[in-house]
Amino acid sequence: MELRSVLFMAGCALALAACSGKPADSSVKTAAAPAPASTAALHGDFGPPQGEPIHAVLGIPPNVPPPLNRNYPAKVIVDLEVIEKDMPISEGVTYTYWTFGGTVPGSFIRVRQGDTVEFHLKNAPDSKMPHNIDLHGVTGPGGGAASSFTAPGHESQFTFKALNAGVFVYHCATAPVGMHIANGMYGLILVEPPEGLPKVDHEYYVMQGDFYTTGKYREKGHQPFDMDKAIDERPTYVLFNGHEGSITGDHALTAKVGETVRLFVGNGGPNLVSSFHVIGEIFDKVYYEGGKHAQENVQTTLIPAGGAIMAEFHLDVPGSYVLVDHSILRAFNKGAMGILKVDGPENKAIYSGKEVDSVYLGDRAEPNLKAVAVAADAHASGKLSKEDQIAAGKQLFTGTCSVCHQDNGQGLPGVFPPLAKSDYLAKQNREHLIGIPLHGLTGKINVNGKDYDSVMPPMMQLTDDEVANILTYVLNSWDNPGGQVSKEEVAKVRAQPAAAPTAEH
Ligand code: HEC
Ligand SMILES: [Cu+2]
Repeated sequence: MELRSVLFMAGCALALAACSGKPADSSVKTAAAPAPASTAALHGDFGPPQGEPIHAVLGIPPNVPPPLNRNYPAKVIVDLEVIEKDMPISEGVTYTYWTFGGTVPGSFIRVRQGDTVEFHLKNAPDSKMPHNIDLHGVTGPGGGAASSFTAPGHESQFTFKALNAGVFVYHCATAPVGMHIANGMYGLILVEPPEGLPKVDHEYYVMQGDFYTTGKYREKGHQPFDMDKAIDERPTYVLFNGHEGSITGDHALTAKVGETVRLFVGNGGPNLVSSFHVIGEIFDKVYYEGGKHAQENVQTTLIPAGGAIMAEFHLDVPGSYVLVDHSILRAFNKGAMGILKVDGPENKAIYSGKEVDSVYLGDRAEPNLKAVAVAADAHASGKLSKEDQIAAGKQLFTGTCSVCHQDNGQGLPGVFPPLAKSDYLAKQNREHLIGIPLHGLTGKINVNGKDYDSVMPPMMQLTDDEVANILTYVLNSWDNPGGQVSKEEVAKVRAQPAAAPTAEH
């Protein structure tokens, strides 16, 4: 008992010293060394809350609430409402999400070590399910789950003291737990150390999650949750911030050359571990596992399901930096991609190369894929026009076909045949033409008087309507003969064995 109280006193002294107005360092690289570890610093009970209760400012992803700049423990009231709602998961695809605060991930919560948190969890009246919350930053059985079970239209309340500093995942823990998490029920809570975090120019909030739909990746329309795929850990989507395009194009994260950035990156799972990487950047510091220690000069960091990290870096060169899960098919074929867009002057001494193009960004090189969603809506309401298909096909062509056939359809002489004014393309029957993207193409062909004997790989990842839109775009571009390909036609050809090409000369 005596030893405990001595340690406790020491903790107060240390905390006060740490908060005695020493200005936060403005540079990540030269941040002051952390205070020496002590039991008090690890277990931050700095006594009863002081001052008036404070209502927590919540961060809507990708934004983080501002630093607290507070040097005493307070009572902090957190109000969070569970909302079940349909939102787009990709262009033209909707999904029924269960959310903390209406977004995936849920609202970002920021408190100070030693704070007493009074948590109010509401469940919206139109919810169909009961929900609760398990915060990994809570010391106590279930992390709050048992105390926060909340039926639709009800509210529950519990209180905890934030004893440990760090960045922690919270999630719903109502049965079936995997389904609640798969539907988007996770977020982050940051418990700032008493002295706060070093000052940076930008803080952003990103969270990875895996999603399981009955349809294929980017299959249009409303897609229900697929429990079998979830149990088998075969996600249809792996996403940052809950939907494709949440942090690309118009929604990209932004910064300027010379600035510092801190990313709070969590992984909601439910199943996958993330190999988080930013293409073209090296993290100056990663607080791995969301804890107290930092590793320096990191390329890729592991984020377990139900875990989080803090990554800090500074920006030397302008351009697009691509956030990915470096389990790379998840990035290029399941959606796990985001962009940090950095503006500012070139620095040729550090990097002389060119900006990343569609090779890395794929169709995400487009500012948005709105035309794809418009075409999907038009198809659903039976009003799909050729123009809708051409517009959608143009966006999808970028990064899919343009990698080889080039944006202008000219191909590369002797390597990739042109699609522009291609006599080969013009004389194919429908089945064979549709079969080219579905089954690929090999063997000797002649296009506009030149021989090609190469291999085009099958693009079986594309959905029927994507193939239909791309081919309609190709047929109506670059002096090709025109025409329209429907999703239904593609489905028919997909079901058949590969058709023979029209006779060659
Ligand atoms: C990895 C490179 C690559 C990609 C990506 C690619 N192709 Fe091809 N494509 C080829 C090659 C190589 C050939 C010639 C194959 C041969 O020699 O038999 C070809 C041939 C063709 C042809 C017939 C020849 C012509 O020029 O008219 C068409 C049509 C075609 N591709 C359409 C597409 C479409 C549509 C896409 C996107 C869905 C696409 N390709 C993606 C490499 C590619
Ligand atoms: Cu839930």
